[in-house]
Parts: sequence; C-alpha cells; structure tokens
Amino acid sequence: MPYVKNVFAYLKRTSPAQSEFYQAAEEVLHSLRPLMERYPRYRQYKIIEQIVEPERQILFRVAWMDDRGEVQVNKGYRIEFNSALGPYKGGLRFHPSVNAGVIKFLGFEQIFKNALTGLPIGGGKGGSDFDPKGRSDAEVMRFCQAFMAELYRHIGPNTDVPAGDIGVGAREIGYLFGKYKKITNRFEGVLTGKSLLWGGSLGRKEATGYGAVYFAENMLRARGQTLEGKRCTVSGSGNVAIYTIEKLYHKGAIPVTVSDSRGTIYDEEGIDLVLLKEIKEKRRESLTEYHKARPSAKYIPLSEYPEDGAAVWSIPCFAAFPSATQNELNQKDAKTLLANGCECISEGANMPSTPEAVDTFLAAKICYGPGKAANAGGVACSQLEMAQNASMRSWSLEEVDNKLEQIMQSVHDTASSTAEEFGEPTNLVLGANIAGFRRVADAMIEQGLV
Ligand code: NDP
Ligand code: 2IT
Repeated sequence: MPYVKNVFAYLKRTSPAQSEFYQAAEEVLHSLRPLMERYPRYRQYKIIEQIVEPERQILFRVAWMDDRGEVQVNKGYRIEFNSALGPYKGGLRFHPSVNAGVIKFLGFEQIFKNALTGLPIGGGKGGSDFDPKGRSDAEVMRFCQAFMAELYRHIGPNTDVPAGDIGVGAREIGYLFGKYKKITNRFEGVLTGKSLLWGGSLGRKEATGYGAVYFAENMLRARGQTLEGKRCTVSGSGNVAIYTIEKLYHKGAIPVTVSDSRGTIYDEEGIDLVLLKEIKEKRRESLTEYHKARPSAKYIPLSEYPEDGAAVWSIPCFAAFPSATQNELNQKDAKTLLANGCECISEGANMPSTPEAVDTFLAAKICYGPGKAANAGGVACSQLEMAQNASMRSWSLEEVDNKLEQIMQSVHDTASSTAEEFGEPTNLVLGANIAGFRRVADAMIEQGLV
C-alpha cells in the first residue's frame, strides 16, 4: 500500500537518524494495512499521520555537580506522545544509550501498549543519557533533583505521570518525587513505582515480570500447555528479569539463566533468586559476584559469546523471556532457540527481538508475545497505583495481583481475538497492534482535530 510507504518515507525525512523509532513504526504501520483497507475512515482522518507525530516533545539540559565538584551536563527528554485515552503515561530511562530516537520508539510503543490494557492512560516516555552505574547515592540524588527541576512544570497527576524503566527504580523515583514535592508543594500521584511508605502500590515492583509470565501462561493455555516443570531462559537481571524468575518459580518452572551487559549466568539447577536479589537489588554488583558465590553455575563473559549472537539464547529452553533491552535477540538467536525446541517467547523488554527474529518466530507459529502486550503488566499496575492515589486508599497485594492477572488475560484475549478477526489467529503482533491502534484512533476521531 503506497500510502503507508509514504508515511514511512516522511518519517525518515523529517526525523533523521532515529533507527529504533523507524523500526517500531514500521512494524505497527505494516500490521495496520488490513485495518486501513477495511475501514477507510482512519485514512480520511489521517490518523496514521497524526499518531506518528508526538503531541509534544520536551528536550532539556540537566546540569549537576559530581562528588569531585566537577560540573556534569546531560540531556533530558520527555516525549508526550498521545493523550487520546488519558494522561501521558510511561517510564523514564537513564542509560548512556538514550537519545531522541530511543525515547521516541519507547513512547510510540507505549501508546498501543497502554491502549491494550483497556485502562484510561495515554502514552509517553522520557529519560536521560545519564549513566547511574558507578555513581554514588549522592550523585544520583543530585542528578534526579536537577532533572526534576525542569520536568516538574510539564507533569502532573492528570497531565503526565512518569515511572521507572532501565536505570530508574525505587531509589530514583524517591529522589524525583522529593524534588517535585519540594518545588510544587504538592503531595500527589505524579509518579508511579513509589515506595510503599509514601503512596506506592503493593505489587507494582513485581508487576512487569509477573505479567510477562501470566502472558506466557495465557498463550500456552490456548494450546493446552503449561509452564510447570519447564526449563526457561531469562535475559537481563534487573527489575523485570528478577520478578519474571520469581513468578516462574511460583508456577513450578525452572529459570536457568540471567545476563547483564558484561556476561551471562547459566545455572542448570535453577537461578538462586535470593542471591540474585542480594547482588542486583541490594549491592548493585555485576553477575561475576553470582558466579563467585555459586561456582557450580557457568559464567559466560561477553568476550565468549557466539559470533553474532547472545549466549543466553544458545541455552536450550521451552520458553524464553527477553527482559533486558531492545534488539537483544537477532535472527540467528531466534533460529537457535527454535532448533533447541523453544515453543514460547514472552517479551518482558520493549522491542527485544529484531524484525527478522520476529518474522522467524511468526513463521514458526510458536507462542510469540510481543513486548507491547506481554510486558503491559507494569504500566497496568502503575494505573492501579494512580487509582489508589486518587481515591486515597490502598489495596492488598492479593487484590492488585488478581487485577493484574485479569488484565493480562484480557490483553492476551484482545490481541488474540483481533488477530483472528483479521485472518491470522496466531499472529499476536498483528492483533496487538491493530487492537491498540483502533482504541486510540477511535478516541482521536471522537475528540476532533486537537
Ligand atoms: P533495569 O535497569 O532494572 O535492568 C536492566 C537489565 O538489562 C540489567 O540487567 C542490564 O544490565 C541489562 N541491560 C540494559 N541495557 C543493556 C544493554 N544495552 N546491553 C546488555 N544488557 C543491558 O531495567 P528493567 O528491568 O526495568 O527493564 C528491562 C526492560 O524491560 C527494558 O526494555 C524496559 O524498557 C522494559 N520494561 C520495563 C518495565 C518496568 O516496569 N520496569 C515495564 C515494561 C517494560 P546492566 O546492569 O549490566 O546494564
Ligand atoms: O515500558 C513500560 O511500560 C514501563 N517502563 C513502565 C511504565 C509505567 O508507567 O509504569
């Protein structure tokens, strides 16, 4: 369809050098073809042209002082992509690889993910090229304060509600919230992922990982299978990976891997979750420490990874949970996984599989849960935190977890029934993209040209 091609060419011309954003947009635009053919009104209202253009992009300077008294300057971003369904909602990423294209891809994905949850939240994302690694607590605090000194004027509980992502966890949310409260003199639900001591929701920390496992279960249930007794591989070793592993154990599965930017652990007996939490959540150390404490586990450093592939995907498994970062699983990895008998991929990370890897999974017709569906539990639980803040109540862990499980089932069923409606019942990429888009597009049409 030349129409979609034109939009894509327009994006490349007007937003140069944003490869991750093109990748995310190309996948969605490709999925939308059958919908656009069937329902010309989306074309008439130029919804695609509108939706690929963020409503507002905020780029700012973050100047702060390190422990040696040296001035540091970083870039700050908040891309408020789409507010048709509710306040902009999405995380903040602090990582040296952050640039406008990365934040834009994450914000774009977030629009459809949030729509798929069925909850009243728009899409946005932000962050900085600040690298928290190796920084003292005091430095992280000063950076967060400098970041919020600009961000505060753009956000609010009914406007834009940031949360965590890579490099932003409970500690950073605490410093960001403290500064927001100080400047505005308002104690309100402007961020999610807050501490349980002052407005956070039980279950939020666990939600993305737990949700990715619930999503896998839903895909498998449709084929009469379960995770019980199955060996699973997980990449990453941060928030999403840790709680994916915890839920896999609840389900009787055996998670055998974790990874970080320096290497991979293969622990045949099953990952020692207590040790992993101690090293990653408390001590913020490398996985080499895991190996030191558990020499029976194998440690594969980056220098020994297979050529053009990641060590973690060479370990045989029934189900794989990519939970680190974008494009961490390429076509070679996908073929290795399939050759080793993998039957299920549930993406905790955002866009972890390259387009060629996605095509390989779809062609094999295994259970493939794309990130914008499989990792929607995190943002869904953030919305539950917003609801609790607005009503000045807090729900029990059981209540939150039950709601999370129901939401993940509904995300799965929506993606699956939409895939079926458009003639490709096993293609949850198509189903998730069309279902998410349709909800946002219909809301945009009803709200007129704004
Ligand atoms: P964390 O910062 O807690 O952990 C990130 C993990 O991924 C770390 O183990 C990190 O290793 C590894 N990693 C990050 N970047 C790279 C890289 N370029 N190469 C190799 N390894 C890397 O982040 P989260 O667990 O919160 O996020 C993981 C993924 O899940 C991201 O894609 C995020 O967007 C997505 N996500 C997160 C949600 C949430 O609620 N937190 C919700 C939905 C999706 P190292 O420490 O060595 O850098
Ligand atoms: O990618 C994501 O969905 C997140 N990082 C969580 C966003 C949120 O607002 O909780």
